[in-house]
Amino acid sequence: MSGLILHEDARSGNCYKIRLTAAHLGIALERRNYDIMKGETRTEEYLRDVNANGRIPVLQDGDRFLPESNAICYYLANGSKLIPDGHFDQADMLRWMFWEQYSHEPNVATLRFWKRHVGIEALVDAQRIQMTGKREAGLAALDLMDRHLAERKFFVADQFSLADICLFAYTHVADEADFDLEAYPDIVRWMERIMTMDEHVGLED
Ligand SMILES: N[C@@H](CCC(=O)N[C@@H](CS)C(=O)NCC(=O)O)C(=O)O
Repeated sequence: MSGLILHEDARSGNCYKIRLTAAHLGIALERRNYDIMKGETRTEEYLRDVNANGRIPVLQDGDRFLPESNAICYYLANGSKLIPDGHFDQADMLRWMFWEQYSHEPNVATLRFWKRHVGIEALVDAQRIQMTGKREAGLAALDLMDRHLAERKFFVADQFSLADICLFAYTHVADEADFDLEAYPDIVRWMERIMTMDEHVGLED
C-alpha cells in the first residue's frame, strides 16, 4: 500500500469509517472530495474511472479502485490490531459488518441523509412511504446493539475492532435522524469508550 487516495464526500459516515480506521493504524490518506448532492459521483468520468456504481467511498491504491466502505476498512486493517485473532472471531467481526450494511445503515443513515441533506419537505412519495419502516428497523437495530453491549465492552472478542468502527460511524450521529440515543445506555457507554481512545478522530475533523 502506498499513496492511498480516498474518494469521498466528507459528510458521509461510510467515508468517515475509513478515516477512523486509518487514524487508528497511522495510515496517511490523500482525500479527494465530491459533492454527492450535486451528482459529482454520477458523471461520465467518475463512472468510468472511479466507480461504475456511482458512489463514494472509493479507495484508490495506485491504479486500482476499491469501493464499499467495509471492504476498504478490511483492506486497510488486514493483519492489524483491528482484526481479532482466530477464525471464529474474524468471521464474527464480519458478521457485524455485514449486519451494519443490511440492518443498520439502510435505516439509520438513510433517515439521517433524508433529514439532514435532502430535507423532509423535498422527499418524493416513495421515500416518504418508507420512513416509518426505516424508523422501526433503525430502532430494532439500536435495541439489538444495546442488548449485545450490555455484557461486553466491544462487539467482538472483548477488543476494539473494525466491527466497532463500522457500527460507530452512523450510530454516533443517529440523533441527527431523531433517534434518542439516551434510551440506549450501553450504546452511550460504548461510544464514550471509542471517543476517548487516543487515536480517535471525529467525523468533522
Ligand atoms: N454500501 C456502500 C454504500 C455507498 C453509498 O451509498 N454512498 C452514498 C453516500 S454515503 C453515495 O455515494 N451516494 C451518492 C449517490 O448515490 O449518487 C458503502 O458502504 O460504501
